[in-house]
Amino acid sequence: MATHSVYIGLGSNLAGPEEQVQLAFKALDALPKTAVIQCSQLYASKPQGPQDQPDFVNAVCLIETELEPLMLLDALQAIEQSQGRVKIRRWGERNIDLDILLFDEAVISSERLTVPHPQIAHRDFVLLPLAEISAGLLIPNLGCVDDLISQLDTTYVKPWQAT
Ligand code: ROI
Repeated sequence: MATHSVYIGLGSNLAGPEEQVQLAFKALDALPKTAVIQCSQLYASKPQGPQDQPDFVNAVCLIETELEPLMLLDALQAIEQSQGRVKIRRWGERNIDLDILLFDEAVISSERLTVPHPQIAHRDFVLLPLAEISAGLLIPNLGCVDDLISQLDTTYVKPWQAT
């Protein structure tokens, strides 16, 4: 079976966000035919979307998996459910959000899944951790991660520090 390199974005702003992200790293590594290869540090970020919600903890990890895109999407949604994710409102708070950012060099546009992630170029909280683990990474149709970062105001994202 072919092995795929996939970048996953993680975000949480409820129910102990840093624990939620650490739990999700472990859950990803426990998926069948899947291994977590590299994790970024955790970042604290101001919410994009409604401002009346807690700050987020964000991170990115690189996995290697034999799962195909929709199988992986199902697996990520199952992890979200197992960590108690419930929909509160659009662009609102959540226990854990797991997004497929990049899947090899694939460009996917289907009903359930768009890759590269459609908002990737606008999300400082995704691009900073992505560049940390893969400086110079090329994002299909969008270019180099570092060039995308240089076009954003990145002052809303900081390395997360335990308080
Ligand atoms: N904002 C931040 N800072 N981090 C996120 O992970 C995040 N996720 C989202 C919305 C609500 C759009 N905003 C976010 O889905």
